Amino acid sequence: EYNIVRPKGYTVSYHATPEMEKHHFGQTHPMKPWRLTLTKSLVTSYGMPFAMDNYVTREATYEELNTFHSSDYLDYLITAAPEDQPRDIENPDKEVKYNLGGSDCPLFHGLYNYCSMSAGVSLDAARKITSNQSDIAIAWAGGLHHAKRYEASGFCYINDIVLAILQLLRTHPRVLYIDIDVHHGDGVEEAFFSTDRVMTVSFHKYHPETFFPGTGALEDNGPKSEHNPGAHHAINVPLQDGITDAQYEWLFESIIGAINERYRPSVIALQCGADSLAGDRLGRFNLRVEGHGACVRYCKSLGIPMVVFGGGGYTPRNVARAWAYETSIAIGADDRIPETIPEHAPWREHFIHETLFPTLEQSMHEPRHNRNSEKRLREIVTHVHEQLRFVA
Ligand code: TV1
Ligand code: CA
Ligand code: ZN
Repeated sequence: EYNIVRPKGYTVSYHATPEMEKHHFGQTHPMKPWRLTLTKSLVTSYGMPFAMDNYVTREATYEELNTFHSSDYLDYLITAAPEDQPRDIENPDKEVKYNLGGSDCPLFHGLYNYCSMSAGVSLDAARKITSNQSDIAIAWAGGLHHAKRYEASGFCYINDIVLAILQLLRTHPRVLYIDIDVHHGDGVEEAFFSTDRVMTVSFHKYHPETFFPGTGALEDNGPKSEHNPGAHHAINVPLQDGITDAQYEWLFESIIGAINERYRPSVIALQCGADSLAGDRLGRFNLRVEGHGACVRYCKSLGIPMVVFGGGGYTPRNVARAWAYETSIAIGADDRIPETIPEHAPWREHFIHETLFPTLEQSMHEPRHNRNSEKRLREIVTHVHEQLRFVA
C-alpha cells in the first residue's frame, strides 16, 4: 500500500522469532526483549515484509553454541535457574565465575531458550549469506557483543555475532565487523584478536572510569606481537557525550571508506545497537534515526553482502523506529516510506510525536552538550589511517 516492492535481483532476508521476545530480564532491567516485537510490528505496518524473505528461526543447538563458548559455561547456563540466585549451594563460586546472577546478567526463567534463540537468528542470517541466498540478512534479535567464551557480560550471555562471523569465515576470506552500539564491542574484538581474517571496528562512548565496559581506547589495535597476524586489525573510535549526526556520518564514512579500500572485506557484519540514539535510557549521544541509518546506507553502498544485527537500545520506541527505518534502507524503500507512523500501526500510542524521525528536542528534554571537538575527531581519523598502513 506504500508502494513497497521487492527489489529486483536483490534479496533481503528478515530473521526473527516471536518466542524470544516474550522473555523478561526483570521489572527494572533496561533490556526489554519486547522491543523486537515493537520493531516487527512497525516493519509490518509499513508493508515491508512483502519486499523480503521472512524466516522464523529455531533455537541454536548446543553444538553450535559450543563453536565459541566453553562446555562448562554452556552446561551451567542450561541448568542455571532463577532459584539459584544469588548462589548455588553445591558450587558457591559458579555465578561469580561466569558473571551470572548479578544485576546486569540475571538468571531468569527461560534464559537458555532466550540465548539459543538469539544465536539461532544470527546463525540463520549468516547462513543465508554463505549460501548466497541473501544480499542482506537482518538479525535484530542478535548483536550481543559483550559475551565471552566462558563468561556473561553486560546483558549478553551468548555472543551470537562471534558465532555468525565463524559461519561467514567458512566461505569468506575477510570479514569486516562494524559496531555502532554506544558501548565498546569488546567480546567480538577479543574473540578475533589473533586473526587477520576479521577486522573489528567499534564506535563507542569511551570513559574508562564511568562508562561500561571501559575498554576500546584509540591506541588499542590488538595485541602488538610480531607473530600475531591479528595485530592492527582492531580499530577503536572512542567518542564523548553528545556527538551529532553530521560528525558521526563524517567519521563513519572517512573510517569505513578507508578500511574498505585497504582491507577489501568480502562481507560485512554490522552491529546496529540503537543505544547510540539521542534519548536512549543508557546512551549519551545526540544521533537521530537518520544519522544512525546513514551508517547502514553507507555500508550497503559498498556493494558487498552484509549481516545486520541489533544490539543495545533501551528506549523501545526509538529502537523500533531505527530498526524499521534501517530495514527500509536494506530493501531500498527508505525514499518511499512515509515519515508519519501508519494510522493502523499497533501500539501507535507508544510513538509519541507520531513520526519516524523525532527531532532532538522531541527525543529528549535538553540535547546533551557536545563534548567532541572537530580537532579530536580529525586526530582519530588520522590515527586510523596510520593503523591501516600496517594492514597488508
Ligand atoms: C537491573 C536493573 C540492571 C536496572 C543495569 C547500565 C541494571 C544497568 C539497571 C546498567 C542500569 C550497565 C555496568 C557496573 C559493571 C556495571 C546489548 C561494575 C540504569 C549490548 C551493557 C551495560 C550494555 C552494562 C549492553 C552496564 C549493550 N549500564 N539499570 N548496567 N559494574 N554495567 O556499568 O552494549 O548495549 O542502568
Ligand atoms: Ca560500539
Ligand atoms: Zn550498548
